[in-house]
Amino acid sequence: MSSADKNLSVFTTNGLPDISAKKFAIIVAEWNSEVTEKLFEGAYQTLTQYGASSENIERGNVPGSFELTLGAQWFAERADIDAVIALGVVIQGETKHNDYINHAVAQGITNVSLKTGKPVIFGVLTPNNMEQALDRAGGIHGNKGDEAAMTAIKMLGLQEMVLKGQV
Ligand code: RBF
Repeated sequence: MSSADKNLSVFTTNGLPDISAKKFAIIVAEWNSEVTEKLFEGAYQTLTQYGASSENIERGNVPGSFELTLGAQWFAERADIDAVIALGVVIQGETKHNDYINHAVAQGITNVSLKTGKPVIFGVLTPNNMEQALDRAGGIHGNKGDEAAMTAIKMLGLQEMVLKGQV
């Protein structure tokens, strides 16, 4: 399936781990907040739908996507946090700035994940325009927030299996 056809809210759910005791942080960029709020709603709803308890989900806001990395690191460094989901929208084409932000955030999130050994999920939309963003924030292509939350859950499942030597 091409990425243009993918529905971000449709995924396989077999063998998901028990996440009732897992603690999550969701970091939300305020830039393009009409979209990032929808990403947050999707991520929060997916976590609770698949077993997370609402008191185990914390939220932090950052001004723009560029700040997601440090926000993610602050949460990921906390011993009680199991996974971090970083949500943002960087509209391409409006400014060359997007290149710098996208690359920096993708690299930064990867670094935080490797440094802390925890799932730190890149839930950043990089559409060409606002319409494409809304299509992926609860519109015709589903919700990137749902997908980011499910990715966190699946990575926690894999982590558990690897640590137990069950892979
Ligand atoms: N932050 C986003 O999350 N999405 C954007 O599309 C976005 N575009 C930006 C465009 C320009 C020209 C600038 C200066 C900033 C933009 N930012 C955007 C904010 C950025 O992530 C960061 O918060 C600021 O650059 C910090 O000063």
